[in-house]
Amino acid sequence: MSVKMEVLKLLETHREEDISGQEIAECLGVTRSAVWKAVNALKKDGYLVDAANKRGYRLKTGCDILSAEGIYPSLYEKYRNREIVVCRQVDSTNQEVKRRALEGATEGLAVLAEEQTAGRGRRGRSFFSPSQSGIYMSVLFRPGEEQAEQIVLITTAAAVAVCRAIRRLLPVDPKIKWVNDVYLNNKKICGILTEAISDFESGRIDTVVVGIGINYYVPEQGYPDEIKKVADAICADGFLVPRNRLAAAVLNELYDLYENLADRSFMDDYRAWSNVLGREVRFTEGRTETGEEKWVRGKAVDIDDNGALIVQLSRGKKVALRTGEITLRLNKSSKK
Ligand code: BT5
Repeated sequence: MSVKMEVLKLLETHREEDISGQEIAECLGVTRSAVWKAVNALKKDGYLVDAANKRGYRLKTGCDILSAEGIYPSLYEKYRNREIVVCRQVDSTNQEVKRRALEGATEGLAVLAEEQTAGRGRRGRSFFSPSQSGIYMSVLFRPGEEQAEQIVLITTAAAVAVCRAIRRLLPVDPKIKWVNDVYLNNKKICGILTEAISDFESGRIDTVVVGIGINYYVPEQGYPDEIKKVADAICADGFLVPRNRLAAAVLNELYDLYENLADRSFMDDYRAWSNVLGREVRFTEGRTETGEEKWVRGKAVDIDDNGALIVQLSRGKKVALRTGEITLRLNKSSKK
């Protein structure tokens, strides 16, 4: 690692304290002038480094740039051997992870980006991913035979991981809209896209990419008209904690949940934080012969341990809606 990146790692690790040039130099085994040069190079990269009070260097409170050096110190020790890659700009972090997976990347690889030029949602939809506003990240899993049975639950688990991480770090109360969206104050702040590749011979899913897009700050130019009414950001009023910390917290939670997917206890959090349960919903059951969308109404009464939404239809019959099969709309009249 270059001296610049070593210095960044130290500054990120000790965000709340000053560290003197001497201390950094001794810690890294380099000269003070090498430290000074590294700090200047970081400033050129946009880092706000406070060095005014002669006690040493520290990152200014609002300095918030995504980096692997900023994420590693907040990862649990057991996960610090995972490969974390941060790109300034990429088409889609899911695509980048898939490319790296084909080249043999190992389980746990996480790719993050400051900006996506072709961020993707489900079924060909796009995910607005402007620079310096969000956390766009994708994680690679390589489920073995045993985990392959549970892997369908990974999107559900990822929504719980995002909510747990946000709750741990920030004074807000996110909710989950079945199946893959996280909401705050009735607006979408996060979407999740899971993609799987199966082995042709065995038909078994052996590669899974979990993509998580979090709106952290409101983008400078605001949201485009199409999503203005539905989208918001976690820190709508400005800086709270650096994005690196939230990204690490989401990774810690997601890695933990992945290792224990068979233990469905996380479903209790999923149900507790659901903003759908108990509400009137309508969902599409495909199209009629004339090509119109066929809507069915009911009440969301449960989410089972396999992540299926149980909807009671008007005549009392219950149906289980499974991931990826339907589009769900909350009836306006039933909004809390
Ligand atoms: C999702 O799809 O919400 C999944 C989004 C996953 C994004 C992550 S970012 C990292 C990784 N790399 C990728 O390329 N993707 C993943 P869906 O449920 O289909 O919702 C898409 C719909 O959400 C769009 O049609 C818009 O209506 C709305 N939308 C788009 N961008 C948004 C944003 N930034 N915030 C809130 N809503 C948005």
